[in-house]
Amino acid sequence: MGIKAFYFCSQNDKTINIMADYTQMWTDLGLDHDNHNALLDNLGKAYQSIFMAQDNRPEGMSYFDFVMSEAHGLRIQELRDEQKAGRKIIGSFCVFVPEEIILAAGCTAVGLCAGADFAQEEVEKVLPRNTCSLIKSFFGFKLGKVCPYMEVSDMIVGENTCDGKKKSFEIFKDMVPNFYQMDLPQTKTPMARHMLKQEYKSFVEKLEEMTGKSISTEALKQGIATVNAKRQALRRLSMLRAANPAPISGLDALLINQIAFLDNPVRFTEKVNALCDELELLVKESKGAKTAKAPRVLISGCPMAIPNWKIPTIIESTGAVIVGEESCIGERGQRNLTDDSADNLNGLMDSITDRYLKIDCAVFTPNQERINHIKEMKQQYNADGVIHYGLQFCQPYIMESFSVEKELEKQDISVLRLETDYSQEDMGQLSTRVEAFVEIIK
Ligand code: BJ8
Repeated sequence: MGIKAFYFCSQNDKTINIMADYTQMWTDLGLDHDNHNALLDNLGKAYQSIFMAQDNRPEGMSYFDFVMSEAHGLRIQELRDEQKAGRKIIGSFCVFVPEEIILAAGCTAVGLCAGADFAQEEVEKVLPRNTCSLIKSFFGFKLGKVCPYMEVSDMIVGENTCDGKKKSFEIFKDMVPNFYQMDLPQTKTPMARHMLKQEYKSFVEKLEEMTGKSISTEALKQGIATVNAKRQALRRLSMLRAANPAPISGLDALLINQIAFLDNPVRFTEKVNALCDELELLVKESKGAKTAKAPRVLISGCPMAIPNWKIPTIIESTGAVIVGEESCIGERGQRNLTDDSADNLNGLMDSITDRYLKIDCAVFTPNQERINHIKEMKQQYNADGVIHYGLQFCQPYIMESFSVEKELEKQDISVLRLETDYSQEDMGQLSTRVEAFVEIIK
C-alpha cells in the first residue's frame, strides 16, 4: 500500500516527487494505520478547503504547505535520521520549556499540543468529560496511536501550569515510557524566579544525564542565537501585518506559528525571512490577502494547536482579516529575546529565566501584563476589535476573559468573548456571533 504523508498538498511536481511511502516508518513507531489514515484523510480535506482555497496567497507559503504535506512523513524521517546520528528528540506541551537549552544539549525540540478531537470515547474513560479540548486531544492522539511526534520523542516534558494539565500529566506519565515533569511558578515574585531558575537547572542536568554530555557556555550561546533568530523572524512577520491591507491572512500567519513547533529551527527561520521579503514588497505595492476595507481582528486567548483552525476560519470567512494572535502559538509565546551577553553558564541561565518569566500566561496571578499586552497589540496592529478565544473548561483563560473584556471596554475597544471546543457542532452559532461582531467593528 503506497501511502503518502498528508494527501493535501501536491501543488507542484517537486512536491509529488518527494512524497514517499512511510508505511514502514509508521509501523516502526507503533502508529495505528487505520486511525492514522483516517486522521490524515480528514486533515487533508480540511487543509484543501481552508488553506488552498484562499485567494492572494503569497508564493512563500508554498514552503509551509509542503511542510504540512510532509508533517507526518519527511519531517518524521528527518527526526529519525537525527536520532540515528545521536540526537535526542524532546517533546513538550508548553512555551515555558526552553528550546535554547534543548538545542544546547544537542537535542531537537518538538511541540506535542494537539488541535483535533480523536478517540474521544477512550479519552473519556481516563479523563473527566469537562476537561479542555487541548488536553483531551493529546490524550486522544496517544490512545489512538496517531501522533508520530509523540512516538518519536525520546523524552516528553509535561509542566505544572493549569490544574487540567498538571493533574492529567499524573495519568499521562504512565502512558509513555519517557516522561519528565517540570514545575513552574504561578507568580512573578523573586522567590518564583528563583524556583524557575532551579527548575531550568534541573532540566539541564536531566538532559546532560540523558545525552552523556555537558552543556557548554558556547553551546548555550548558540542555542540562544538560533532561537532568537527564529523569534526575530516571527516578529518581523507580525509587524508586517500592521499594514493595511494586511499582506497575509491570519490563517496563513497562524499556520506559520504552528509550524514553528515542528520544523527545523534554522530552516524555518530562513523560510519565514524569505516570506517576509516577499510580504515587504506586497506592502509597498499595497497588495494584501484581503482589501484595505476588511475589518481587522486581534485574537487573544488559549493557544490554537495544529490543526485547530476553527475560529480563524469562521472569522476570515466573514471577510475580516486577523492581524495578530495574543496567544502562545503567536506573540505571547514568541516575543522577547533572550539576552546572550553573559560569558558564563550561570549568567546565561539567568537570562533564560528572565526571558521566560515574562510570558504572561493566564495561569499567573496577578496577570495585568497580559491585559496591557492585548491593548498594545490592538494599537500596534491597527485592530478594529478583539475576539477572546477560550477553550471550554479552561479556567485560567475563561476567568481572565472577564477582566480582559472589562478593561478593553473601558477604552471603547469592542470585544467578543467566545467559548468553544474542537467539535464542529457549534459552528453555526459561532458564525452568527462572529458575523454580528464584524458588522459592529466595520
Ligand atoms: S504558557 S497558555 S502553552 S500553559 S487551554 S491546557 S491553560 S485548560 S495551554 Fe499553555 Fe504554557 Fe500557558 Fe502557554 Fe490548561 Fe487552558 Fe487547556 Fe491550556
